[in-house]
Amino acid sequence: MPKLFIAAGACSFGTHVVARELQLPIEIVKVPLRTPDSPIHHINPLGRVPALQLDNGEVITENSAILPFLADQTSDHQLFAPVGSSERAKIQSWIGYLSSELHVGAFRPFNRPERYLADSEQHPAIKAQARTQIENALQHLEKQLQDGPYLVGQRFTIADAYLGVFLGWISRFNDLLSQYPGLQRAYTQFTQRPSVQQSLAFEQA
Ligand SMILES: N[C@@H](CCC(=O)N[C@@H](CS)C(=O)NCC(=O)O)C(=O)O
Repeated sequence: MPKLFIAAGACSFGTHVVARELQLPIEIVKVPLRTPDSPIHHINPLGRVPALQLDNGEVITENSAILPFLADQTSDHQLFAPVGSSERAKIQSWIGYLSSELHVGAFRPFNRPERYLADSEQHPAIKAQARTQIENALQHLEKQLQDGPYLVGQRFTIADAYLGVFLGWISRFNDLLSQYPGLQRAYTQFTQRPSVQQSLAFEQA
């Protein structure tokens, strides 16, 4: 059985939710991060989650690859869209935006300023600028979510599963999410999904 390597509360949460949402026959393997003895180092040389190991031993990394790959395991495009459709391109566009602009462009310097400058005296300035980048992204996302809880069309897709990761992180910032009614609504609906509740329970156990 393929194995999906995830870590509690990490950006792998969206892939975890998609695997459960589609009831795919995949073993979810929870690993610790940032410890040299974590099994993830034998799977992904970067030591990062998510990583999907197939039955033949091949490993797929990066949310932007794993999310579509999981969705393509079903034939009915339940969480994605047909090849060549503009809907599919829009879903991929949001995944690209979340992965590059919000995760690596904003959350990473906010959470790990030491990866940008070793001098700890500079870290508050890096975090402050990163916080501005996070809020810029929230404003952009809010515009998209004004008319409904989903990023593309009228249904939950892999882009929304991935967005849920970041809404979860943002929900821990004091009162920030409540300033964005569209995002707040999307997060409320996300957390009500059985797949999300099952994934949370598994990760927190
Ligand atoms: N670009 C990667 C980023 C993956 C990533 O940064 N994962 C974090 C968890 S949110 C991680 O495993 N960090 C451990 C480390 O960097 O040592 C993706 O989207 O899959």
